[in-house]
Amino acid sequence: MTDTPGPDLLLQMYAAMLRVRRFEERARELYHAGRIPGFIHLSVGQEGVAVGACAALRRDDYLFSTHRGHGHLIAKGGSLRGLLAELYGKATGCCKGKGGSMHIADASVGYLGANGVLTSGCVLAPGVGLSIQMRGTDQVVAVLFGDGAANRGPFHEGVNLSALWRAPVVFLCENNSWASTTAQGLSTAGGSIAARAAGYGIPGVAVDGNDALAVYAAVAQAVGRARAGEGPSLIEAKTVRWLGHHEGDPQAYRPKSEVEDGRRRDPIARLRAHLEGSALLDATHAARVAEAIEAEVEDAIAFAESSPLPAPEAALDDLFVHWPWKD
Ligand SMILES: Cc1ncc(C[n+]2csc(CCOP(=O)(O)OP(=O)(O)O)c2C)c(N)n1
Repeated sequence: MTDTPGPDLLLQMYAAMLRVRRFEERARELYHAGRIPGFIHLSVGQEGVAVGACAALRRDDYLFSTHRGHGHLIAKGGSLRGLLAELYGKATGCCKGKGGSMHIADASVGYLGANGVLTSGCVLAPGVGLSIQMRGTDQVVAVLFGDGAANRGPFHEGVNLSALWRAPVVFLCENNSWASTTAQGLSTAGGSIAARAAGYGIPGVAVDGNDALAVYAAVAQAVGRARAGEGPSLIEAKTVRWLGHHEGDPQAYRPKSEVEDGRRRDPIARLRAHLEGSALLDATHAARVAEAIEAEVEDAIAFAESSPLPAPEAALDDLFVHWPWKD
């Protein structure tokens, strides 16, 4: 795998970022219209990380996500229908309506799950890495986590064990510089999360997460290393969360100028400028892509709206594993 995507992949990445953006914007509207229960954490502004990373992964590679995971699933190839129906709590959701926004998983695309418990993926990933080693495949497992999550113990446990085992894990910190209402400067010693890699003897690199191509290059390199049996890497992708921590958060703790500055570094506009500069996209083509994505999102909404809720008698289905050695 090279560190630069070819023309087809570049166009797919552009479409994927737009798909994430429009999905999240419409989910926000639907949430305020009372169509989606519970909490949702949106990733508008952070699309460059999800899409840059997943473009460097294969469909059969694995991904652990966070509580802010809709974009990660879309970038990994998950269906908008299954995702939105899941947010609605409908029986047609990819977890039959029992996961909701923070506990979605979709094994068909290697998406091993969003998680409401911060940093969980960091300690689950070494186990998946071990399973890959034992099965002798060349898959990798990538794990996304926030800057806040990087200050919890499981981050260190997971990186340590993965490094020790030379497990095929890519640790990818999606650093939007806020952990809910706490600024990174008030919570993070040492300043650099990437620099923590040195303590475990693995490569660590910081990239501009608003530049999907920079994320792609860093992840492609880490994936190459992992596939070659050289072990894990740590990447810190710096990005900007445009909206509140969760939908409905008025962001009173944060200067407005920060979000305005973030909007000027829009990852979608950035990739679009690159595509236009390379004569891979023009206004007509871009309008066609936008129109197709609009139709996909509206189709997912119609699907979720018209789907049934799970039947009460299905409440306990799929909750327990029946061990093969027992009836
Ligand atoms: C173990 C644990 N502690 C606290 C929380 C509450 N909580 C949810 S999101 C969040 C902030 C997370 O910040 P970060 O990891 O930077 O991710 P971001 O929200 O910025 O994407 C906190 C403290 C939680 N879900 N799990």
